[in-house]
Amino acid sequence: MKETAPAGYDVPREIARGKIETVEYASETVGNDRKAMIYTPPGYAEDNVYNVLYLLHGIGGDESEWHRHGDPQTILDNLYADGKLAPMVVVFPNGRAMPNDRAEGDLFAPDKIKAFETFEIDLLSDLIPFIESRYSVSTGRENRAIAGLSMGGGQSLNIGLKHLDRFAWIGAFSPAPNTKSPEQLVPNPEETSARLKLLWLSCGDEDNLKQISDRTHAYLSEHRVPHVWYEESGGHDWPVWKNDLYHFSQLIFKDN
Ligand code: FER
Repeated sequence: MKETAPAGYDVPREIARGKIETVEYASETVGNDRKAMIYTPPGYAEDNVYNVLYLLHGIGGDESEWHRHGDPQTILDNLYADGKLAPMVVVFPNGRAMPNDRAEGDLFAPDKIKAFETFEIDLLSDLIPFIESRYSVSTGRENRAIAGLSMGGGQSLNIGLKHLDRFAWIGAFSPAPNTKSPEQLVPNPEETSARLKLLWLSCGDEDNLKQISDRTHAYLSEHRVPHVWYEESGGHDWPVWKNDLYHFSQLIFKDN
């Protein structure tokens, strides 16, 4: 079992604050304007160039889920104040890429589940280009990370490992059953290993979906794909995901 974030890690302090805002971008994939939330770090200035983390939500959420339940801006502001983060813009997309992308009705309906797959195209062809035109961010794979919780954890593995030309840092927090089989995720372990800067996999020990993480971790270990396996106390819930963000965010965009 691993150490958890220190007390106070998510409590606001009298320090420089980042900014969190909602933006809209035109999605050709879905055919409408879609929302995303964006966190820019304390002192964000256009004359600097930033890394970007795309941080995805779960089946019950939308672009505001992290903001409403996880207080990521406080966690990140505190880490900046302590000198523990590489400068990054964090994008909170809506990972349900369909015309009505609100978390309402039957969240397990086939069209809604399918929309989490369609998001791959929306992210790569619509959202990333929008972010790169609107914010002062680097566009290289080593400056782009993807992570998420549950359905978003599955998306991060499915999308990130398929597009290692776009993402060098990947994090899955309690990934859901939308996660592809390990053989599909990593058909060529040597190639994947050579390209990854970080593959993070975490799950609470009381999570009903833990078998997904267990099977992924087992395959990665068997095939010697370097990864962080962070098994922690807790269930399928926010204390776990906030703790994951605290740890994962400190590892990315750095030579560890
Ligand atoms: C499932 C159970 C849980 C599933 C998805 C979830 C696609 C997602 C949970 C979450 O995002 O919190 O069978 O199938």
